[in-house]
Amino acid sequence: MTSQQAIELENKYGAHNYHPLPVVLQKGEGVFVWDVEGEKYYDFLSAYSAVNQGHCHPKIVNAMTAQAKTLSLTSRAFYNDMLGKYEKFATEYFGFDKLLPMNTGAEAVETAIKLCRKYAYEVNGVEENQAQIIVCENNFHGRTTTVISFSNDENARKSFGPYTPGFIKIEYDNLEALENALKKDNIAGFLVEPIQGEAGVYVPSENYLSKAKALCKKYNVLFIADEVQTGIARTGKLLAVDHENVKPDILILGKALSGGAYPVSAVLANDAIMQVIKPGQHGSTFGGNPIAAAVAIAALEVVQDEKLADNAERLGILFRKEISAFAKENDLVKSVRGKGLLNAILVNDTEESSTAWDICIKLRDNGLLAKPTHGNIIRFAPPLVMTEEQLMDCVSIIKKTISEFK
Ligand code: IF1
Repeated sequence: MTSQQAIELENKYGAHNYHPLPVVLQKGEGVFVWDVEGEKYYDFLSAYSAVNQGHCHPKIVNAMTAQAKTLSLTSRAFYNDMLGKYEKFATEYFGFDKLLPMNTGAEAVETAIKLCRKYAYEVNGVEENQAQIIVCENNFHGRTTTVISFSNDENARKSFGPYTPGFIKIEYDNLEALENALKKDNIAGFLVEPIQGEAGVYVPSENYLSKAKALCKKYNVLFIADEVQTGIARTGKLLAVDHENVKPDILILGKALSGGAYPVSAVLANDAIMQVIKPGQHGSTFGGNPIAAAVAIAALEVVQDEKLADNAERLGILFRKEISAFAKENDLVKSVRGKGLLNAILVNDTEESSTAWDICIKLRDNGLLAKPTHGNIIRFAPPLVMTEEQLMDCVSIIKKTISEFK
C-alpha cells in the first residue's frame, strides 16, 4: 500500500476528526519511525508525549505480549493476579496510598472530577450538587462532554452542548485570580496542567504551582494535577510538579504511563480522598486489566532504569540553548520555551497563519516529524531515550529547514 492509498482509505472510511500531517507511518523503533515507502524520520511529537520510552521498547512489548498470551481481560467482577501488584508498585513509585485504574487520559480526568466532587460533599460539607471546580483558561484536559464544557476552545466545544455546570475559569499562572475564586462558595477543587501543553507549552512562573497548592490548602480545596502530558519524566522530573516539590491531592496520569504501547491511565490519591468511592460507584470494563498492569509496571521501570528524567532535563537545556541562539539570527523564530523535552517554538506569524504547518511539512521532507499546536507554535517533544548526538542532528535539521524556509 502506498501513502496515498492509505490516506484515501482514511478519507473514505474514517471520520474526519483529525487533520494529520501527510505522512503514513508503518514502523517505529526508539526515536525513529518509518513511512510506508520506507522513509525514516525522527519522531519529535512522541504521540503527544505518550511514547516517552521510545517506540516499541522491547521491555514494554515483551511484558505486553507475555501477559496477552496469559490473561488479557477479566473485568473487575473478579480479582486478577496483576492488578494488586501494579497498584502497589505505582502507589509506592509516586508516593500515594491508592490508585484508581482507568484507560484514557480523559477518563482519568473525569474520574478525578467525580472523586473531587464526592469528597467535597461527603467530607468537606459542600452543598450537594453545588460543587465548583476551578480550571484555567486555555486548558486542555480531554474531549469528553464534561471536559469540553470547561474548555474555552470554540473548536473543541461548539455544538456539543448543553454543557456540564460546576466549573469556574480563571487566568492561568495568576495567583490573585486563584485566591479570588477560592473565596467563593462551594469550591471543591483546582484542576490544573503544571505546563499547559496544547495551549502552546505555557510554562507558568517560578513557584506558581507551590503557591497555588498552598492557597488550596489554606482554603481546604483539593489541588488536582493533570500530568497526562507533563508526567512520566517528560519535563525533566518524574512529574512536572516535582520541580517545585508539590504533592497534589489528586494526581492524574495517562499517555506514557504505558509508554504508548496500550491505553493506561490512573488517578492517585491518599486514603482520606480515595475512600469516598465505594463498590459500584465508578469503574470501566478495561480499567485495571492485566495487560495494562503488566505494561505500566514495565513502562515505569524503563523510566527509572534508563534515567529518562535526567536525560530529558539535560537534553532540554541543550535544545533550548541551541534554538534560542538560532532565534537571535533568524527572524522567523521568535523564541523557544519549555521544560525538559516538552518544548515549543514561537513562529513569527499570526495564529491564523499556516506558517507553522508549512514549516512542519518541510521538516517532514527533511526527516523530522513535528506538528503545530497553533498557526504559529510548533511543539517539539521527542522520545526521552534520545541521545545527545541524535538531538544535535535534529537541531541541525530544524535550523536548516527554517533557514531555507521561504
Ligand atoms: C487529541 C496535546 C491535545 C492532555 C492532558 C488529558 C488529556 C490530554 C493534559 C486527555 C490529551 C492529547 C489528545 C489528543 C492530542 C493531545 C493534545 F495536548 F497532548 F497535544 F489535544 F491537546 N490531559 N492530549 O494533553 O487524554 O483522553 O487523549 O488519553 O485529543 O487531539 P486522552
